[in-house]
Amino acid sequence: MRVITYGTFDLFHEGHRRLLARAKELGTHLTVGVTTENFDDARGKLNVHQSLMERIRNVQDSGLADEVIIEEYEGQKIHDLQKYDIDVFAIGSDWLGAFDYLRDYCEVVYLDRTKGISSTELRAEKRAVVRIGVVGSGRIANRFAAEALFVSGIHVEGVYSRNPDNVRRYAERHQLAVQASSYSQLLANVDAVYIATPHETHYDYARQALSQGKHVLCEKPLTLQADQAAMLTKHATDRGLVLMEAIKTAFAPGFQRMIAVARSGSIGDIRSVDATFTKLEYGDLRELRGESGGSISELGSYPLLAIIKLLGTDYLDVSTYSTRDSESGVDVFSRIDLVYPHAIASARVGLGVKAEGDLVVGGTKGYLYVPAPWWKTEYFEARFEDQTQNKRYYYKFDGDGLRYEIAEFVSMITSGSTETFKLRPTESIAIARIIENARSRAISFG
Ligand code: C2G
Repeated sequence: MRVITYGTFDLFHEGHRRLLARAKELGTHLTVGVTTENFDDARGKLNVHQSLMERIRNVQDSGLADEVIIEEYEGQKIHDLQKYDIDVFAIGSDWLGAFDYLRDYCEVVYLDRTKGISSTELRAEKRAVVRIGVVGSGRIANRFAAEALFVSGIHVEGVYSRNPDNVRRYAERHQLAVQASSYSQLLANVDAVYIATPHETHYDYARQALSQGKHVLCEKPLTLQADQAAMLTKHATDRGLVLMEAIKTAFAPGFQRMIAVARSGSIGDIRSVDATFTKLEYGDLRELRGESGGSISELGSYPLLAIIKLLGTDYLDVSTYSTRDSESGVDVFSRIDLVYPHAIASARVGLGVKAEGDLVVGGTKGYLYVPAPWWKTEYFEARFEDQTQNKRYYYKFDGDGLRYEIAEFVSMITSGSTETFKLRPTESIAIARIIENARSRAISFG
């Protein structure tokens, strides 16, 4: 029986070794396909550290492969199965269902993924995998675990949430080693945490993690009070730890290029920024309840990110107009206006309201237009009065985009840097300050 399996095999670890060992047991001859840089790029796998040669050597050194081939294009698996006369295709269970289409050619086996990764060696000369724990088990936490599979160098080790049933369900669904019954138990098993809990709980979870020497990736808004964001930043900096606010847009390749194009003067001096983000559906209605609910706290981070990245943090004034839900009293549609010395910006956010979700950056020579959903920036245009000068820009935005922020977080940890230009701590604090101001001083209707 001839068996085949594929993978990137970056920073070769116990999970990879066990996968190969079990694949080999399924037959008498094991072929291992190792992905090329180009193929990983095309399939949206990020943060691969080692070269193709090093990764091939990893597989050879395991002594488990009878033959190593390279995988360089989409659809190659079908060719390989026939070319190498394969009987069994084996792959880890994180891919469950994804390769059922190969059943027309051979047997397809999904092998249980190795849950825990023991090594915590993070020294530059011996890079290892960052073990991360997820705090919270809701929608965004689920998307995080799925997207983390596309980032090399990180392993979701466990989960903690206040409800034990949710912890169990989440850990089973994502095949995690640690189902933590307390937050400290989670912290004891990881190098970093991803905080995806209700906004008002971010500060305490982040603070506790930092004080135990763990890096923190925290959902937006980092905090609802600017002084708390500043305190967390100081804790992280004092300890040499990474504290990153998870505003996914900030890390998307297209968004970064849009900022660079705008700031490089191609549309002249920036005079206006208008950004809108509205959402009709909001899961369990949590967003519409309680102290921390409402469109500003829920969605404000995105348009404010665009404004801050384009115009900076030295605004002169903020004014906010909101309509409120008559039952819950939270803001459901809001406009936050910021005045800068030479520009005016407007952020519009809505829950249960729909408006065109685009971003327009007006300049003295032309403007940039980013169509909805601009926060998943894939495409934008520079437009001028002389239309022959118009230019279109296209970028990749794989999955739902969380992988870009995860990749940035991991690479900061492994490189030992505590600040990224893509979203600086001072910018997160400024966003928290505007959100705090907007929520407390909005002129309200309804
Ligand atoms: N794996 C595992 N346990 C882990 C980590 C990985 O069993 N803790 C398995 C994966 O399920 C996969 C193999 O090890 O079967 C290689 O993993 P990666 O190097 O992450 O490669 P991957 O992105 O899964 O490539 O064509 C490429 C393949 O589709 C899969």
